[in-house]
Amino acid sequence: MAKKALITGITGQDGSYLAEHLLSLGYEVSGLIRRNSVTENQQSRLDPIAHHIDNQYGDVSDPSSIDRVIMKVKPDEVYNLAAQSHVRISFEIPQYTAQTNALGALNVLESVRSHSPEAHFYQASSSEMFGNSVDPDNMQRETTRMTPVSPYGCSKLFAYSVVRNYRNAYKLFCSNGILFNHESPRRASNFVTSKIIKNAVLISQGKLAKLEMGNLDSQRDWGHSKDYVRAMHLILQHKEPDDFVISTGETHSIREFCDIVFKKLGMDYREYVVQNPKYMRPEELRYLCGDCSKAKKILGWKPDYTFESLIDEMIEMWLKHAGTTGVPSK
Ligand code: NAP
Ligand code: G4F
Repeated sequence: MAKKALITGITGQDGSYLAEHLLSLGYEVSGLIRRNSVTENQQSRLDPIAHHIDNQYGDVSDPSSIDRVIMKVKPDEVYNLAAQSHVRISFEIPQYTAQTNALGALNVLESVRSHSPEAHFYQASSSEMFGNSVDPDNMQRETTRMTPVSPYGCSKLFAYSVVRNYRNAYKLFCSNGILFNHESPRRASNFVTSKIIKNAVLISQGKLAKLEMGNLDSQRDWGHSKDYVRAMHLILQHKEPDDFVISTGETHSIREFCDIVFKKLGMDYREYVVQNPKYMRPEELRYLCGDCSKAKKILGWKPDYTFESLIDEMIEMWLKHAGTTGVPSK
């Protein structure tokens, strides 16, 4: 019999790739979607697979809706990806962020405990939980101290901790994927990679004069979402629940990212990129570089994409779809 998976956050970047991956493995896939006043674009990332997915209305901040969906779907695996996932915006809406990311995760976990205790549960934890902690070798790994520097990071640390607590207290199969930044052509254009690429394309087409950015000196370890959703699935197939860092082990600054993208489009970023304090954060996570040797050794996971091929795929998409608007995204 086919395994059943329930994905919260199925309409997002990772949720849509994960749904595709699980369908390709023969899973029956259900997704939790929120009611939205505009239905036209809500599920656009799911367009290629829309007819194969069973979508259920619900919201992770509404426990009764989660109970109803879990009882109806009876999933073998639950992937909790739903989140307010933008770090800078979490400074503007901290309580909403905590309701969704921290209590939302607890709500899903409680529902699994009550109605589907045999299900394997995946929590979308984040490298943002490390804050500015780094091991002496300049990397972060599963054992690195977690000292988050944003409401988003704090909310994710709560969810991460409660997953470990429920694993020990109730013997649930619940695991954390501690994922470093991952991007794709489906990345929303208010995250830095998509923002740079989309707007550099608009500049190259003469539709925009300047690109307004925040901190150019922070460094990130960027992978591809398609590679990272494979890791999510592998984490739930492991013989026991555990926590795994998923990363590339390579880091680049935002400035370097601008330089590469503008060069690929035949331009010099220094002529177009300006800084606007509006995009700076009250506290910044300065540096991320993940050591994923545990996942490589135990799960046999490794990324297929390189930094270069990730950027090329994103540029190719934005060259086709940068669209008619010249307004830089948030
Ligand atoms: P995303 O594109 O922002 O997707 C977030 C998803 O959560 C969307 O489907 C959104 O639905 C849904 N959602 C938000 N609030 C909800 C609520 N109250 N109830 C139900 N659904 C809700 O994020 P992503 O990049 O795919 O990331 C997936 C998960 O991994 C998130 O938890 C994120 O925090 C975490 N993560 C991401 C990265 C990364 O670099 N991408 C790294 C580490 C961890 P709508 O479409 O209706 O808004
Ligand atoms: O692309 P970002 O917004 O991603 P950030 O804050 O690292 O968070 C992402 O990765 C986390 C994993 O570590 C996830 F958990 C989280 O959900 C999200 O997917 O910003 C990256 C860097 C930051 O240092 C930011 O200050 O880019 C810098 N930046 C500079 N100018 C900018 C901008 N970021 C954005 N979004 N917009 C700018 O104009």
